[in-house]
Amino acid sequence: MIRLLLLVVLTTVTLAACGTTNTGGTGAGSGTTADGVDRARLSAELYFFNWSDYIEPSILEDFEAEYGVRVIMDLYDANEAMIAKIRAGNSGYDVVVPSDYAVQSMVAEGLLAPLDTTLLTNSGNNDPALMGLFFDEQNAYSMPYFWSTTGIAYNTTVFPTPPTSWSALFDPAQLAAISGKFTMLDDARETPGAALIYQGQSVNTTDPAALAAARELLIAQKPFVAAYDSANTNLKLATEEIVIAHYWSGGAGQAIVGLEDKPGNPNIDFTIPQEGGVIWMDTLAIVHDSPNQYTANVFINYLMRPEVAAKNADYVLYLTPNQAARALLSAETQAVLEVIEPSAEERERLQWIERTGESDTAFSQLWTEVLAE
Ligand code: SPD
Repeated sequence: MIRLLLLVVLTTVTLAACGTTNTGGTGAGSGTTADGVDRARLSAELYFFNWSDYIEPSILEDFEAEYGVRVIMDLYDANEAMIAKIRAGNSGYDVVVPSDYAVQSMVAEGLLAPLDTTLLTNSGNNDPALMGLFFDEQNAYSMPYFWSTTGIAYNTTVFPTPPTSWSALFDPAQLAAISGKFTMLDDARETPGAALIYQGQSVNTTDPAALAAARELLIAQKPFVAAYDSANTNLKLATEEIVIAHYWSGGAGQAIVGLEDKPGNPNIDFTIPQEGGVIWMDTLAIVHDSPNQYTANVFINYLMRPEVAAKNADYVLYLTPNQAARALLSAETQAVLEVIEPSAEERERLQWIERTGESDTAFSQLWTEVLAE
């Protein structure tokens, strides 16, 4: 439970950004500088396709001030939506933020460009335990950005006893009391995944009977669901429009502390149900047809600077893989992240989502059927 600690955090937290160190550079067009960046090779603009509420806003301004590159950011809230745009070609995007299994899919489909490791001089700041994971063992295509877990966020005034099971969101006897007051993620892997975990299955099963049972469970739940929503769950929890949600731990942290444009609420807490949850890693990757790959590598390297990664984590409140940044986090953020980080006991109940077959067709079909019901 993270509530008590976060109550303390709320009394003292400030989202003031820490300073960004300029590691060199004498302006555009001056050639390679002390930081190894050839200013003459930088593009004027960089197109960043990112999840919502997933970067400290002034970081993009800082990058432009240092390198003269304007970063234009568009938002998405599901890997599948992002992949569909990249798959269509000529998306115009340079840098994307695919999750673990989405990296596997994009590499398999040739949708990512190999990273230029000679430009990623800050990659050593990452925790070695979070590099070389199953979806990109050499980190040839992706660098870790943030990681977290998926479980249940809830309002402690409505649930003074924390929900311990996914039955809080799937058992018809319990749903009547929260009808129209809860959301599920709008996600073709996460939401069937929650149903599968509740039913004692792997999140990666493609067994037709298991998938059919998960689909039926989701269809039975649907009349009670307020919305399938991945973008505004933090706000809906904070404003008490909903009282419980299938959600990411970092998003629950945002619901408690608040963001620049979203209020916080100290009554929100987060738990991993007894049946388990999902562990995941979002990454920074470069689109295969990006016209600005040099600049994209420089941008990814910039985000891995300890002071930039710390500034980002202080705002975003997901778990940073940047080991060197951890010592720079505000005391309040460190307190939040230490509690959000799953315990050894919780880790044993967490599953990674992996790519299953070509383009995860079975899950896309299942999710389409649930939404169409
Ligand atoms: N608001 C940003 C949330 C990013 C969540 N990405 C997680 C995907 C896990 N499958």
